[in-house]
Amino acid sequence: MNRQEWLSKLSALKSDFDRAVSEKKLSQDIERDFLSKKGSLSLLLRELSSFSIEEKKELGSLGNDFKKSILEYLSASPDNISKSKVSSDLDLTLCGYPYPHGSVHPITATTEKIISSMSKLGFSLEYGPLVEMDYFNFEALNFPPDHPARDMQDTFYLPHKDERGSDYLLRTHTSPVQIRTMQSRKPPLRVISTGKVFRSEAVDASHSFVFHQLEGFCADKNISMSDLKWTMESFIKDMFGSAAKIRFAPSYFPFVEPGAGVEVSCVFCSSHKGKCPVCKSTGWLELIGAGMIHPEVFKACGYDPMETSGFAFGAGIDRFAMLLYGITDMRQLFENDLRVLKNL
Ligand code: FA5
Repeated sequence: MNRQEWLSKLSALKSDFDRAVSEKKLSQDIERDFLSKKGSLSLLLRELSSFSIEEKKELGSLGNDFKKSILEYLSASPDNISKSKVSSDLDLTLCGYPYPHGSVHPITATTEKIISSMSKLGFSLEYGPLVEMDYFNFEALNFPPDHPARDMQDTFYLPHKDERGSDYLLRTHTSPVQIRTMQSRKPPLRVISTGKVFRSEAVDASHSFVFHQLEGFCADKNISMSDLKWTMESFIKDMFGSAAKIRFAPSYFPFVEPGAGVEVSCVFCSSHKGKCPVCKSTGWLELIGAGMIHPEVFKACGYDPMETSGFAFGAGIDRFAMLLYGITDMRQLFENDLRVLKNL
């Protein structure tokens, strides 16, 4: 190769480099193509060994100037800049591979288990609003204004009234879904509803100011307490296993007559040898409020109580979740502590 050929090769390499830049080639590719051991500029500079000293000086300085301009470009090239930015954004607190898998929250899992269990008994699912009217939450459920039973369910009120002058409030239970469903549909009805409810309550191991309820009711002809009892027994055995037993104790809710607390035999006693902290060694847990739908409730929904009869029940889903997952403090369900959630 003579001097002229070497110069025209250098000028060809400069054009190649300009093209690589305009095509936004990655800097690591440019570095490999021009400057690596077998890169085109390195090979061209090696050719200088057969040239005279004067030519080596002249052509070597031209070749080195070109090498310098490539290096300057590489150190300031956009993908170099983004590389350094990425490394400074590196978040060492992120989980390593394999990534941990999330799981369904125990409240959601319990709700799904409840819905599946009740749907096997022929109950369909309805939802109601969380911001409810006093009329649906209390009045139509036979809690007239100033009824003392309202004190059992104090709640949070909104500074708005509906067109009837009835207050808006955060619903205290899922029972308003009974009224909404019966006012819009005709019997026979077998309906459940699940969702959040709110009460102005002090928080402790078994109480929260936001919790979740299951509501269920049946409205038809000739429904009796034995239908309620059979439904409760089938439901509880499906949830907690066939060894679970139930018993009814007298209770009061203005929207049922008679009213009952459904108690379930404690499934934890056997593992605590006579000193069960869950049922306090009574052997029974009150899990569900229930009863026969009050005639005044049927009247508020436009049904004739002489023709239609029915039962209703309501349960705390959070307390079901505590029993199913062996959780002794309800607050653990809302603290999002991964150590708790992972062990469920
Ligand atoms: C009611 O809310 C009635 N609506 C249930 C009902 C429906 C009775 C239909 C009859 C017919 P009670 O206030 O007892 O009832 O609440 C029902 C369940 O919600 C309780 O058994 C309990 O499991 C749960 N619960 C009540 N208060 C709280 C609270 N502060 N925190 C967590 N769970 C609660």
